[in-house]
This record gives sequence, structure tokens and C-alpha cells, in this order.
Amino acid sequence: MLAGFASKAVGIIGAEWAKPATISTTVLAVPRAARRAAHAAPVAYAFLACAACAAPVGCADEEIDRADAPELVEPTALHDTDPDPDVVEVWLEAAVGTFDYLPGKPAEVWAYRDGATGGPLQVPGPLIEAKRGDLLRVHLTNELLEEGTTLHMHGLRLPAAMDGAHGAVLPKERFDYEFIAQDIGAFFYHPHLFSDVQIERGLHGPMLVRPDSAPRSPSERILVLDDVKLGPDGDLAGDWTEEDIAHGRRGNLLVVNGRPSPTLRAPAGARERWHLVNASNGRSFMLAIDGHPIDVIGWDSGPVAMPYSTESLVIAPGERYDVLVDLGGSAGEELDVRALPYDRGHGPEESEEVLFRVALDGRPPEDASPSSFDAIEPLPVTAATQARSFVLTQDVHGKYGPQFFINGELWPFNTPIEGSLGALEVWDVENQSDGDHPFHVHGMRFQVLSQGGVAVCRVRCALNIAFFLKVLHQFAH
Ligand SMILES: [Cu+2]
Repeated sequence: MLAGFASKAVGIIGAEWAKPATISTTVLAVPRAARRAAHAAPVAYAFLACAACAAPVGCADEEIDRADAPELVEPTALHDTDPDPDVVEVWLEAAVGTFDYLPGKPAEVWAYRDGATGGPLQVPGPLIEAKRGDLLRVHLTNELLEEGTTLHMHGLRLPAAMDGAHGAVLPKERFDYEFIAQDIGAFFYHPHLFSDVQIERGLHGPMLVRPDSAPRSPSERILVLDDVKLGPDGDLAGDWTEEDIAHGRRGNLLVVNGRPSPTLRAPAGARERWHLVNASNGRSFMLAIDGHPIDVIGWDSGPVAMPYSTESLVIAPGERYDVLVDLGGSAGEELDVRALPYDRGHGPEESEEVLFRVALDGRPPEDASPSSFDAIEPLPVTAATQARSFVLTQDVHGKYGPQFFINGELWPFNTPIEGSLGALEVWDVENQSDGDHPFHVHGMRFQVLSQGGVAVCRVRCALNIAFFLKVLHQFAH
């Protein structure tokens, strides 16, 4: 059990968050009726549970007939229809159609396509690519048959009205999102309305904000990790159980960029840069590469203050990591990138699986390391810095299904907290539930002061709380 630990962070309150705010744990762990209520409320900012802990695997009991390893393909970039080099204007359509997670076995999905080119539905959705400082115009058209949707740019700092956490874009309607890309890094767009189900149906995609307009090295990749629950016919399967609602639905097929156990072809000796995105509902991926360390250079909101090397990397739902990997070896060799067993405190551990393979070839190797890093200044905390505490608890078998609480108050009916524009705050976040509880804060970033009593200082916008988190919260730009 992971309860009883806590963490601390600090942040500064930003302009769009100056009104009294409702705190809400959002989305995946909440019955639909409660989520409707939450979306009707004026949520100024939100604690977001991108997923709670994992549910048991294997609701689709039959064995899935896996295909021969497909090629690993990166999401294609959305066509930019604005010729201005500092403006990215893209057209995204959410529609119903099919996608083959398994070859020749189409699944009915809700997914995104490039509305400018009329391309096919993609899972994950097309890449939104921009450079820091660009003005983004993202036109979302809802071609779904049944319900409203929104577009939430998970991890980006942007105005609340452009955050996709409010209202609904109804079928046949369009919403134009407009904002400045302030931060470099990989982000994760998805609906913020019935998002647990809509993301599982295929509505999610990556976004990459680069420091400048220099072309991306072929060795700098976008890798969206996910698990889907499929029946033997290859279609999405299984009802949503109470366990799924409480702890996040886990699938029975791991996919990278929508394909099971794909093969990535890379030059032997390359120093590859991978932007990893966990798009799953309830699975943490503990990544390891046969005999190769993983050098972590970035987290959710850009570069880390202190790059570090690790043998295995846990990526919680909604998290992104920016890593470098030295692909030592000779042409013709293969490396396995594995998802190792990880216990999130709920349900059985996942078994070890090969997530994808790297096939080394004889092309000239590239070094995709960034040429420079942003310096990260520690936020100035003093004894006078406002502090708040948040204790997260749950009742899995509540009267109306699984229920979650912040400081003893039932989410989403929490007493709003008020913060001052530009204020710096220290937040103590303690997870007293019996499993991991990833959370992030919309529209702002924080630095982590300590985790489980161990001091750290890195800019983040999301964090998996398996223990006591001390978060330096900067509600600011
Ligand atoms: Cu988010």
C-alpha cells in the first residue's frame, strides 16, 4: 500500500486564475452524472486526476491474435494553413470511424483527422507542432454522432477559456481555440468532457512545442504509449466496471502510436531523443531498454533542472517524458523496450511485456540531443509564503459508486479556494487513498520541493502521487 506519504510543491497564481476557484479532481474516476455537474460549474482551475490507479487487466478474456510486428509509425503533423511562420492554424475533426489496432480487424473508434486535408482518422490523433511563442489557432469540429466534446491541451499554460474544461462543442458545431505556445515540450490533447470514455475510444493526440524552427532530427521521435481493451474481433470491448471508473480502465493490448509491439528502425550508434506520452486511462508504464540507461532531460512542462539517468522510468497516465537513449550495438541487432511490472496499489500488477523493438540498421547515426537547455530558477520560498494542505482520500464503494474527497469534502462539490494573482504558494499534497493518484493543475506549473521527504526541484505540471508531495505552486506565467 502506498498511503500515508505526501509531497510538497510551490506555484504562483496566474491572471486567468484570479477568480475564486473550485478545486476538482476530474474525469476518470467519477461517475458520469457527477462529471456533468462538474462541467456545469464555473471551474477556475482544477486538480486533475488524469487517472487513478489501475484496474485489473483482462475483461476481454479471450486471447488476442497478435499480428507480426508492424512498423512503428509516428503521427503525421496537422497541416498548417497559415503562411505566417509565427502562426500555426490547424483544423481538427473529431469523427466516428474505424481504426485497425490489429491488422484486418477494424475497431469502431472516435478519433481525430486533419480537417484541412481530409486525411484518415488517426489514433493517436495528428501531431500539432509549433515553436515557442507561436500563436496557435486550433479549429475543432465535432463530427461525433452522439455527444459533445472539447479540446483540452493537457500541460499547456493557456487562458481558462481556451482550456477545453468548460462547455461543450456539440455535434456539427465548431470551436476555435486560440492561444500562445509558451512552453517547450511534448503535450497531450484530448477531450475534457466524458474524457475517460472519449479518450479510450481514441480521441487523443500529441503536441510538440520546439524551441525554434530548426528542423527536427529524424532521431527525435514522438512515442504515444497506450493500452486498449480489445475483443477477439479487434473491436474495443467490455463494459465499464465500477473498478474501471474508480481506478482507470486498463486494456489487454499495449500499443505505441496505435500499433502493438511495433518495430522502430534506427541507425546503430544513434543518440535518439524520445518524447514519451502516456495516453492510457489507468496504466503506468515502467519503461526499460535492454542494457541501456534512459537519460531524462525533460518532464511535463519542459526541461528538468537536473538531467538524470535511470535504468527504468515510470510514466503515469497523462505524463510526458523527454529522454535520450544511446542506441549502441551493430546493424542487424534488436533491442527490446519493455514495460516492466508495476504495482499501482490496485488490482494485479501488469506482467512484463515488450512495448516495442528497436531494429538497428547501418544508416549514419545522428545525435538528437538538444544543443542547449533552459535554466530553471528555483522559486523564492520564504517563511511567509502562503501554504495549503490537500489530503486526497477515496471511498471506492460509496453510495453512488466510487467517490473521491479533498480535505474530506466530496469532489466535485468542494469549497472553492481563493488565490491572489501572482502569488506564490506552497502546497502539501497527501495521498491517503490506497493507490497512486496522478494529478495535474490546469494552466499553470509548479516546482516540486520534495517527494516523500526527499528534496527535489523541477518544473512540472503533473505528478503521480504515490506518496506525500510537497509542491511549490507557482500560479503564474
Ligand atoms: Cu489536463
